[in-house]
Amino acid sequence: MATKKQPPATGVAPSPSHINTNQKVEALETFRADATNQALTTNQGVKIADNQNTLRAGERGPSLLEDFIMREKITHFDHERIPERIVHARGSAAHGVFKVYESQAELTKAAFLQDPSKETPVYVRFSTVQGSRGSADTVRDVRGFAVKFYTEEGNFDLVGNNMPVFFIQDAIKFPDFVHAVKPEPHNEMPQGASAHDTFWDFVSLVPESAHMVLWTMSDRAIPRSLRTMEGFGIHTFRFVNAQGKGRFVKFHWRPTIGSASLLWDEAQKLAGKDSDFHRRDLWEAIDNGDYPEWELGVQIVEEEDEHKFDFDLLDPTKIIPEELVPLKMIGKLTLNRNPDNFFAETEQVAFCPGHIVPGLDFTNDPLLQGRLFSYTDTQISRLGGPNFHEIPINRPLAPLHNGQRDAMHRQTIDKGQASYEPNSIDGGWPKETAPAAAGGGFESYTERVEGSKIRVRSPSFKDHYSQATLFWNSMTDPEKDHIVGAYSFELSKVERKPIRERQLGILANIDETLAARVAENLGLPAPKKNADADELGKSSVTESPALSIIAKAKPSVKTRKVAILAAPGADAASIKAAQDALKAEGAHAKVISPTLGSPAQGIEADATILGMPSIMFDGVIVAGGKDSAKTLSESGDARHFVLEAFKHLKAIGAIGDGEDVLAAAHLPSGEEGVAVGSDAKTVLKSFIEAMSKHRVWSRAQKAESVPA
Ligand code: HDD
Repeated sequence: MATKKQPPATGVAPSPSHINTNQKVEALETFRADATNQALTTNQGVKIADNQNTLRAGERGPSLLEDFIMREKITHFDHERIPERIVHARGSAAHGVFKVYESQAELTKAAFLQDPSKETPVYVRFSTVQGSRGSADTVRDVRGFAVKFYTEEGNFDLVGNNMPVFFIQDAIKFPDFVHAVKPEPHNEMPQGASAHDTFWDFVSLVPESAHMVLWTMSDRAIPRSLRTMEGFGIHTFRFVNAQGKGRFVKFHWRPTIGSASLLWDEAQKLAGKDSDFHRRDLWEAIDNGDYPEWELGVQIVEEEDEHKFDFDLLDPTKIIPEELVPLKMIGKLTLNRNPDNFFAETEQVAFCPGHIVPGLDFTNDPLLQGRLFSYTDTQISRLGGPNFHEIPINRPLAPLHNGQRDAMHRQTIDKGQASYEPNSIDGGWPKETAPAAAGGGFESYTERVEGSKIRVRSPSFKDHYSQATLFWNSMTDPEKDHIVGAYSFELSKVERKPIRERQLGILANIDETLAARVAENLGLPAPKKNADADELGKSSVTESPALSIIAKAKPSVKTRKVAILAAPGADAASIKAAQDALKAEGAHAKVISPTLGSPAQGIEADATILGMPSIMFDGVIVAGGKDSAKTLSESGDARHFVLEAFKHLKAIGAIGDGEDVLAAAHLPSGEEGVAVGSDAKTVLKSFIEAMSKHRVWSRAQKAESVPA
């Protein structure tokens, strides 16, 4: 009889004290297949001599069932698709690392937040919510911002969005909300868009959505890039330190290059001209070594302060204004590696808000509580059973041992006879780790709970409008204009007038001017605030500049993209000068020409005017050179290129004869953010300064007269 392991006197084997990125790379290495120099084989490892022809009876005869090679190949192909995510189906992801700035031991005992010399590997997936897997990137929508930390104590998933609040307060309403926003059931239209009757029907009947809908009608819903988005954990979570003291915490991600958004006209056009716009941008940035970075910020609330706010910390439709609780930056996330295989990594990654580690805990936010159930459940149908944690991208780096056995697609070959606990047959292993001193296991935070078993919404969740008003009041003028434009666009697509009218009523409760401006565009009377509505509430903070993207923008051109427009006969010196000046500032230039080929000595065009229109760039420079300027001036596409950049409030530069192209396009002259002249250096300096502000907002009114 085989000898059995004897249990050691006390405790359990410790977790590895330090996990780093290399370990995640190595862990994935076991599963990575590189076919270089390898023969083509079947799934059974049999080499395939002919991959062109099915086995058949005679040259022109029928195919034979016997052909196991053809049958295996076609069978596998027939089953290639798995169900797409019910929401957040369209996504892009990357590997990276997280590092804490200094020990957060006072706040939390989470091991990955203790040591600034440690790197914790992460996998981050960004997504849109409504559209299907093949839908366009730049639609108006919330963006998912899901981070999987492979910590030494197990995986922690922070499954957030790029907006700090949510549409509903209770998870039981999630299927209703999703059914309303998704394409309508009778005709499966529209794709990846909220501009339709069922969405506005639902949100106009559910005033708790007012705050979040306002965020989705703002510039936040059309980010310039995934790299320029903020991220939020949304719910109030709990930090717990080694002494067992708990504190409330809200998580924020802030991009180090600052936030920026598209304009609606750009977003719509990009959806057609490059439906992978965000995915491509993320991929190329990582490929270029422009590693996207976010700081992790926390807002901490002491337990005794739980009830000192004019909103409930458990209500996911509320923010904690930074004026009340400032953000403390505690670490940095850097994305530095593109995945090797979209399906194996990005499609199969399985996030769950219930994946937490010691030092963190949940609160009773009813939306969060429901999420704790939904995600694991959805993975079971999406990934084919309860063993999805064994898929390489989902495996924790921390060792895992338990009595869970079998089920579809089991990979682990568990040794031993006892798959139960306690046992004496396998020496009692694996063992639980309580008390904490014995091994640092997860222990739920002790929270006193009492009450009757009831289905009710707490009265402290009643105020549905005051923070929406705070958001509206915190916007700059261009941002307010965009919000008015977005509501007007969306509601104009709603076929049923009573739905439009009902939504205007909600807008009036947020702000009467907002309602009046949208009402005018819809040809409807402007409603008044319902002063008796008991959902009105009052916010102690009336303005929060941190909510505006424009108000807190940091001037920079780093990683921005510039088109240098040039046709044959262009002045090579002006192109080189532009390329060098932009490179020195960390921006990227592409030479865009009517055709591929060489527009100037030693210069190759990177793309054509039609292949990469100006909507794909942050600024446009027209190169010098008489012949080039003549060709571009005579080209409708080239004139449209600069006019469109003007309309989209972008910085424009023209060196020497390049100015003729602006004149041919009838660009208003002497405009802010349009730099012209024969001295390339001077033009480039003003161009870069204008582009560092991202857009020339002062031009907005004039740009309206330029055709789209
Ligand atoms: Fe959710 C996916 C974010 C509420 C149920 N959700 C999903 C993803 C993100 C979020 C980022 C994609 C993860 C990935 O990249 O794979 N969801 C949120 C946020 C919410 C939220 C920030 C509110 C604060 N979600 C929410 C509720 C429920 C769900 C209330 C159900 C009761 N969410 C799901 C899901 C998904 C999902 C159906 C679809 C695919 C998946 O989980 O893995 O279970």
